[in-house]
Amino acid sequence: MRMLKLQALLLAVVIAAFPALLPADDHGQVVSVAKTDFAAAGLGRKGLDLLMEKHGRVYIVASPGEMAALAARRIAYTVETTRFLPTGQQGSSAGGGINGAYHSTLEVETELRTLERDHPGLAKVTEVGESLEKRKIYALKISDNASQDENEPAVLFMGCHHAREWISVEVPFLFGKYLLENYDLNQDVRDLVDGSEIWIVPIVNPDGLEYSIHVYRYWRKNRRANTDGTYGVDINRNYGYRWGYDNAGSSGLPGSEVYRGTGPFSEPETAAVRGLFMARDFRAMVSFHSYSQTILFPWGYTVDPAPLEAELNAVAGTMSGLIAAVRGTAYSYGQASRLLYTTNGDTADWTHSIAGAPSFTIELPPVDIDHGGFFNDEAAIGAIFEENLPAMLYLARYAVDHPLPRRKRTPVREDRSAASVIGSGKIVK
Ligand code: 0X9
Ligand code: CA
Ligand code: ZN
Repeated sequence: MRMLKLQALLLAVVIAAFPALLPADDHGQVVSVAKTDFAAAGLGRKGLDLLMEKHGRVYIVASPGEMAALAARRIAYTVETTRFLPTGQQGSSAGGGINGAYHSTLEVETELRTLERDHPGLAKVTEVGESLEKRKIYALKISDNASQDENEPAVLFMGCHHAREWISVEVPFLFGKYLLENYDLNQDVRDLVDGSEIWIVPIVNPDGLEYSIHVYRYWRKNRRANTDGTYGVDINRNYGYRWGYDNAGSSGLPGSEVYRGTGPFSEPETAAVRGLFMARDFRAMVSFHSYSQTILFPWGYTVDPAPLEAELNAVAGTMSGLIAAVRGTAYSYGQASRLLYTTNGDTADWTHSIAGAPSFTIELPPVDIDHGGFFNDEAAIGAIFEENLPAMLYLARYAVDHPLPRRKRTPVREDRSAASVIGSGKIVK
């Protein structure tokens, strides 16, 4: 159903009410809906960009079209965007630039090259792929004799699958910097680095990140121009294990914030990660996201437990304990589908499907939207990294000490069967 007029009218109302908030595009707003209305209208979670539930209200990032659909169904909603303005990110600030102390794609590239220059032999910057808009996707490899292929056990830490989750760039980047700067000072760091390869990909989705910095802060997906005029594939729904398994864990609708794309690894960003992961002996993976302070492990696509559930749970529990020990921050942990919601085509399910590699999605602070949602004050970046550091070191050590249960390095399965369900499920809008 087309609702262009209503959409335009609604947008006009929103603009009139919040002129300072007007996004550069016809993007949405954070809106809340009473949970009872939400449920009664059968909105579920499908296709909507659900932020959280709190005090009987459901918060979503609603596009103008979605707001129009709510209005058409006479579902009252409140525009809440003003409550979630970024802190420390307007105008110039300590770190310079409109993103303050956070790193843009270019800023990360510059810093990685500086690390490589300052730590020759230990740090090697490689291009693992190129985004749709032809930005390089960089990996920093940290190892003794980093530019040689010694085929040591490898661990992968990634950030920024989702554009607006800026803190997820900083934590893996700072981890790489920490390892390099402490190699000469700390025997444990030296032992770890000498006996492994630590791979850091701080920005998997550079196009999305730039769009979030320069155009629309709430952008989530990559910048794929879809055939229906919408933009973006959720690259955390585009990996190849049980891709498109159902329409609850991802969407076949291009305009959805959880659009899975046209096929497994259809996006260059996920293909880049696949290429890297398959080329080395990766024994563990962390993909940082935000927000909610949770450590999630596979499976995400089903509530059935993964075969290695007990081990995943134990490792996640240890990481949670290590994080809490730093300054008391509580990160809950559990199976992704149970603790949060089901997803299909996510990163951790795919990397775990490769020989059982322990794989985690860590949702960084804050704990909920009332504590800032996607916006962590830049002054908090250092503390968020520091509380995660012992858990990252522990996982890297663990990975080195535990060869994978199955040595097989080929994907267990890249599931294309679900292609047939695209568009066949229930649709929210
Ligand atoms: O939905 C996601 O991709 C992740 N959450 S986020 O708010 N950062 O977008 C969670 C993925 C973890 N997997 C599952 N929950 N199944
Ligand atoms: Ca080495
Ligand atoms: Zn995310």
